[in-house]
Amino acid sequence: MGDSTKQGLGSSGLSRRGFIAGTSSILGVAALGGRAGAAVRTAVPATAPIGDGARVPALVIGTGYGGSVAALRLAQAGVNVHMVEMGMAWDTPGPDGKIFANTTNPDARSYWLRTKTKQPLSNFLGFPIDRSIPRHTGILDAEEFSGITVYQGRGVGGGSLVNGGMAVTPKRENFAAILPSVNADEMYGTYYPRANAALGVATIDPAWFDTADCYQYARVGRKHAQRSGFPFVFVPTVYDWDYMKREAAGTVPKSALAGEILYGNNHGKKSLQKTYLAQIRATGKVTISPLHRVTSVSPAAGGGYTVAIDQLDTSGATTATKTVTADRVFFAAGSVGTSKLLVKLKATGALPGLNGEIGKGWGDNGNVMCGRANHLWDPTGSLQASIPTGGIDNWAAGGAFAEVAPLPTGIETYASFYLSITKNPHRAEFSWNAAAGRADLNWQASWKQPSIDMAKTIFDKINKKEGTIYRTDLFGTYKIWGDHLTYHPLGGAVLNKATDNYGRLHGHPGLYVIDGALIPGNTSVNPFVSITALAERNIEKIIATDL
Ligand code: FAE
Repeated sequence: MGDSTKQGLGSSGLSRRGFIAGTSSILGVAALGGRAGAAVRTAVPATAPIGDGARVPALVIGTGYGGSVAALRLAQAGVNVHMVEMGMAWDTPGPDGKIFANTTNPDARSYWLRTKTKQPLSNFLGFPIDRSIPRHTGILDAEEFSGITVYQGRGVGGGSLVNGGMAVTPKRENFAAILPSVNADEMYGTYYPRANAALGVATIDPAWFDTADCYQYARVGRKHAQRSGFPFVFVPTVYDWDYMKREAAGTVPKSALAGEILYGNNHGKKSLQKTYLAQIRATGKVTISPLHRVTSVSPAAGGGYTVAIDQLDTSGATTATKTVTADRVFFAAGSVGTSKLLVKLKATGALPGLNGEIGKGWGDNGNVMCGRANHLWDPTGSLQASIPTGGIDNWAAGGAFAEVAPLPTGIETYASFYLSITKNPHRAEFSWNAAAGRADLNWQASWKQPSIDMAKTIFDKINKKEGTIYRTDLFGTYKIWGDHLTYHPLGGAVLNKATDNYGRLHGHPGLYVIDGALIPGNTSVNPFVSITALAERNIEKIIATDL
């Protein structure tokens, strides 16, 4: 698979790369790794708070994958774009010289408006590991709905700031089940290659994998998978593998090898800040308002849309309320953010033309976590790279793909840890709760059971073969399954249902959905490459026909 950097992103100069099949994702755990060095300011596009009363040709809500694709391609087509992002810019080092906090030492930067951390692995050896932190507009939002906690990135770069960088193109045979109305030939011939190139996707050098101390945990995972007859596949990522080799050699500041991940990577990971957003900056046609949250969109008297925006300070308080007008509005606030906005705007009559599919088709991508306790002769290593590189594929036979994830505690744990993506059939719906003034999601905790059953098709067999047991100390006391969360929210404004086949919202010309809300609940793999590729497909059509 290709190497990491150098992706031409000019509108006509996209390198066409072979699509990458495989699978996986990331974990989340407190680490005790080494110290990262000083970070440099990143080159995100110009940030300037939008003025009250401004008029813009195109307004993009959110700066994650969908929003970045839309803004870049619109700018390259000559359109001035304003991006509105509720999170911070993440372009300036803190007092410790680093932009992002380490997982070992969560601080104010780590969580979105919480006074206590909410780590995905809440316990270790049965003991709770969450701790008090100052309330701040930090980078990771653990948003709680009934029955599920949905983790999301907050800031310029969206989920790319906090995710594990697993960059996976679904197998083509699974694609029709995901998005049946989309031409797979076009996706696999043009848009997946375009997305992979622009994101800088690359796979680990297998020879290095076989020898690197920091991937002993993954080699143990491979050995156990293969001894039970399961295929182990390498997973492409957006980590700069040359950089990781230099981390291992001790010649550069450590990031993946210092356990950096959930609260941002100071080095090595090619977040959107280093890819799409850097390209956006080069166009000079895009401005971003960080710490601005869109609260309403409604038809404007003279055409276009009136967009209401709250400006926030870093305590989360509203310091100004602005009203701007946009000819076109792109909803790219993520599956949850876009769905919450749209159900409110439909229910309150702000956008009366939206159809009955708004808020529907939401799923958790079948996420479920677990750990296994290995024998003393199977150590997984005290140094573990925070970027997963491979997984166990039992999708066709058992409905599960299990990423072999790190547990970078800095000590030998003899534990193998996994995040499984499963074929969970349950779909939830967002609805507007007028009395409470918020959007609710009707997910039920028991809906994770099919995911557990599918994950067990892999791990029961491995445990039997290896004579091992599940860990019961990572998600509580005597609790095997991490079944309370998702990293991969998808759906809520599904393509070809709430929108037309290119993301145009029904009933309101000039309004578009261009993020994970379009994908109906599951991608069979980690979602961001699919979100990016679908956005590339849709924005190309929208620019060609609507502008
Ligand atoms: P997203 O990236 O979430 O961007 C939405 C943006 O909109 C955010 O920056 C929000 O702050 C902002 N926003 C929301 N509401 C508003 C509003 N009202 N006004 C203004 N701004 C707003 O959306 N995926 C993978 O493929 N591989 C992985 O390894 C992986 N690991 C993950 C690990 C973690 C811990 C998490 C949380 C996610 C992971 N994901 C992974 C999921 C991936 O990051 C996610 O699918 C994408 O980021 C979703 O992209 P969107 O463009 O839909």
